[in-house]
Amino acid sequence: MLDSIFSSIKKAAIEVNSLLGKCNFTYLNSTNSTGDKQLQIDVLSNNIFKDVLLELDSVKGICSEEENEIIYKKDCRSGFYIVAFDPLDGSSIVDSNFSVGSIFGIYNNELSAKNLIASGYVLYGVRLEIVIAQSDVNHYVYDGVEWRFIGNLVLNQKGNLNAPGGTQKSWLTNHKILIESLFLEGYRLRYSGGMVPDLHNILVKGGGLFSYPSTNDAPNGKLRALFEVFPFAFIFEKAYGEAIDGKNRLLDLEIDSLHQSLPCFFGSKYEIERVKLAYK
Ligand code: P6P
Repeated sequence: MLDSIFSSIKKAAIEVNSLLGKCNFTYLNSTNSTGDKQLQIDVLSNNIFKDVLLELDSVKGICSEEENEIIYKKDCRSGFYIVAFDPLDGSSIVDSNFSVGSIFGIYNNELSAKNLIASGYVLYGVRLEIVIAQSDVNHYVYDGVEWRFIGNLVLNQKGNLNAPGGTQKSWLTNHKILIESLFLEGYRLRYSGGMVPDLHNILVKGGGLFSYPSTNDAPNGKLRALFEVFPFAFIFEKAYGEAIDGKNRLLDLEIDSLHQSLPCFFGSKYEIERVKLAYK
């Protein structure tokens, strides 16, 4: 039943990838519901994903980082999945030709972490790739003709990559000490400002820590629960890692609003234990 959703996302990904190759990166006069300025490519990619997903019988609605509200199919009696997505995450760095991505979460009937049944992301990089998590985390590359399965992504107990997000001058003291202690242990800094490539890197290399914490200037972090945080929390747990807000398992949390952000830590088990100690 979910295969039709994954096939539609793969189809949309090919179209967005083609657009990225030729699109000019001009800002429109509009902003999305989080207040982010919108690039033309943000709106175009949003419409591509929205159109292919709302055609499916199994989908009753979609919600997007680029849309204010949930969009239900006219006949919303049909379908039971709501697909939440960020159609183009990292569009603010696409003009620098950095890798960017699309993130999606498939929710069964209602938008809550406990109803998230699958998630994944598309990576528009040197290669076009997609990662889909259900019972495990499957990794595919598009070779221009078809999507080829590369393998499953699994995290080791510990890694050596550190991807510290957030405005450093606004980090809380315990967070500063945590991040510094990992660097003093020899962790390598790997942070591009693109959530998808930064997290994909940790998954492919087998471990490490990505953090976008609560800061003095953003107490609820920056990354959006439904479209970014919950989908990656699902992926990291299926890859034998963990995902917390500093204290709590992210997928145990409830949200109050569609575009709510959450502080988030994704990593292999050793690094998440260090976060729990630092945030005790
Ligand atoms: P900062 C991109 O705009 C994004 O939403 C994520 O892809 C990324 O992890 C984060 O923001 C980067 O934020 O504050 O480090 O620029």
